Amino acid sequence: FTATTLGTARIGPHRELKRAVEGYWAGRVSAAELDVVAADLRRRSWEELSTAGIDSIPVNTFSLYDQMLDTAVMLDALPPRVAGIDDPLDRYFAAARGTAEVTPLEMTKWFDTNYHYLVPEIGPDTAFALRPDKVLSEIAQAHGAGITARPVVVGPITFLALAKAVSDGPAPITRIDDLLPLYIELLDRLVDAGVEWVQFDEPALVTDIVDGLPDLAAAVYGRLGEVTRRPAILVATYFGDAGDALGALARTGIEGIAVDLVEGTVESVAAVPELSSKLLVAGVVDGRNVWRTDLDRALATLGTLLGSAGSLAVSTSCSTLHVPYSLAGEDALDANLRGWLAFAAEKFGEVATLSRALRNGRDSELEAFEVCRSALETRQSDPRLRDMAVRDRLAAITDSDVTRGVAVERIAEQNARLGLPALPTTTIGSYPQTTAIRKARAALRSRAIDRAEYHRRMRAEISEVVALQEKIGLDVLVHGEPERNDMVQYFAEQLDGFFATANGWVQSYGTRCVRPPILFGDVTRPNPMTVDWITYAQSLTDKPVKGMLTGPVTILAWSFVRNDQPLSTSASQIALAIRDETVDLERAGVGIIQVDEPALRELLPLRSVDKPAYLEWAVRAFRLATAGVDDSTQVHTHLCYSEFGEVIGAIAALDADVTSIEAARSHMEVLDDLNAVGFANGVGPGVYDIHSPRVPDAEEIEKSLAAALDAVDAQRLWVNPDCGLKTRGTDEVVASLTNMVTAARKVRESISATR
Ligand code: THG
Ligand code: ZN
Repeated sequence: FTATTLGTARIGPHRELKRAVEGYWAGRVSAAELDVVAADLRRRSWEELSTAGIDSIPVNTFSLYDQMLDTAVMLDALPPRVAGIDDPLDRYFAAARGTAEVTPLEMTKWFDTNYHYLVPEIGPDTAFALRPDKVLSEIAQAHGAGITARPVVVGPITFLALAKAVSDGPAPITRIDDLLPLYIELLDRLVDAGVEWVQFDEPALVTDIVDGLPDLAAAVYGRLGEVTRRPAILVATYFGDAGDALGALARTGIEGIAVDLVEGTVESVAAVPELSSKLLVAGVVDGRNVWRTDLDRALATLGTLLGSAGSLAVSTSCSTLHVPYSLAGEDALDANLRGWLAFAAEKFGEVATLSRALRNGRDSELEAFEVCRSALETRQSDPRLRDMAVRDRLAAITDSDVTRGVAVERIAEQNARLGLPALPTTTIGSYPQTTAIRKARAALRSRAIDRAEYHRRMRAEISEVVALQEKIGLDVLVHGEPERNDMVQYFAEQLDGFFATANGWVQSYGTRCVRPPILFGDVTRPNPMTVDWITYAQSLTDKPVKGMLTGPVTILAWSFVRNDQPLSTSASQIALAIRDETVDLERAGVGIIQVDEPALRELLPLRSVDKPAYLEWAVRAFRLATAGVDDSTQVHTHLCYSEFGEVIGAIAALDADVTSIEAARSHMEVLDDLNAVGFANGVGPGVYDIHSPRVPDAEEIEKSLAAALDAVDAQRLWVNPDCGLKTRGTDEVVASLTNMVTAARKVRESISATR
């Protein structure tokens, strides 16, 4: 074949699958109706690819929830706790989201994308067996529709490398030899089904998450390559260079290898002479960012590869799962901007164009190349991409701009200013997004109410949340963030250099989607973004109200980013905008400002060698955002998720005065870890888990605080839940926070009694 994509999105161009699956969960949609929606989405997707000129169509990249979960089902490797659920569909969803009786699989990020997969649990007793029903039925559907289907299956190495050991059992990858017979059986079944090519996804090969990946690749694909009755095998690597694993794969008997030439390099391919007998699937069209491909450059890249490969097919660099469906309907974009972009539908067109140009010459596709060239010219010359004021300001930044006074002296000044009790109680920032809030937002969008009315309603929400916190007896209050739907979207909408899409939905996990803003130009802050809301909240109370901002790394991590400058430059520009906001808040009398970086760990590079450089610029961006205020202004930060391991040193280096972190589920171990890297500032280890509807009682929180006091001095300890409260119900929040305040007061008394 000559033109393909490694996979496609499945949530539906208008999130049809989300609606159907959530309808099934709610009992409004039957299993049969869900099936119809799913089959229809697959068919439409294949037809779209086919019409665009794609000649090998990936199937089985569809999923009702997640492809790793699908693979666990295919290998009969769901955890025993769901085995009692008879209905396969209900068992599947139970593994995905839990039920009243069973906890779901854990969820974590799919490499360095914003997609989250379900983590299979593999123990020494997991009895693998092949259950290929899903993949076979999708192949049958495709063949029935006259489609040349290339089934896509997560490969055995990636499946195990991303799985989790059961309790303290051996690493799942030690089970690799038990999986191979199943994959061999699968190959046999695929021949029966009339399949010519199968794709095994092995993105783990571009990482070093397990040792000896090149040797594993050689062994696993050496073995699969020797199977006589099988379709041709394509191993797909993506999200980076496969390094030594590429040569290892090329020396096996498999027929094709897909390489990512957006995140990876042509040099890595040229270094492997054995590719000269393989089909090289060249990922020159970026599958995970939104920019139009430079067709001339891509064609030149393809040209240099002609000599290295046996044959060449053009592809997206990875599945287009990670980008929106189509630019159709994005009518609010200005014409220039629109011309710079390619969502999934446009990318399929680019792949086909490149493939034809490669075979028939560039002149056969002259018009497409001309349109591309002129669009890219408008991008290069657009003044919004180069704001000299921002660039000059950044060039003049010195170490003193990212350094605050000595921490202990800052704290002394802040204590004198704020007059807080020991073990101050607070919350992370958001309060429940009530129906009234959602209604107001919808009414504003449909123009049923104007901005002024919307503001009145948000102020009413703020005043309720402030009153509620005073009643509960919290020490440091927040305004509750009713005006923010998604915090990154909220800030991106107010910063120049970003724009929002109308329908640019991307699956985040399961049925949940995000609409990431697109960072296209230099970033500036035309107006203060939060000052009115915070000062209004402060006007209602004598207690301090925290200013609430999102940090530069998180804004970047949850946006589509520029591909024409280093991430670190974009981070610094956003940092300057946040810095200006902190200074405005301070000037307005706000004494505590929280700058959240929940995504600090998310942008961590896949290879260990690249990690220190990332952490250095990420930390510097946070410090640039926060070091503009006086030492008497207290800077807080919040980080989500408890697996800090590799970033613990960076958390300390942020040098926030107070850091709140998720710890309820990790039993405060994180405090010892922070001590070990010399962190000595304030810390608020979450004392209860907001991800569960359970209301913790006061004794339980007291115990949690006592455990925390074993690791840190009372002077450093803050008392807070482990994350924002926006997804919880108000009753639950009131009950939990009341118990939290009771517990803090008790522990406070016991300390002064013993001191
Ligand atoms: N914002 C953005 N990206 C994120 C997160 C975020 N990526 C990582 C993490 N948080 C993902 N978590 C979620 C949690 C909930 C939802 C999506 C991602 C969610 N989405 C709504 C849905 O699909 O129904 C749509 C929300 C909307 O209307 O905007 O519930 O916090 N940018
Ligand atoms: Zn959080």
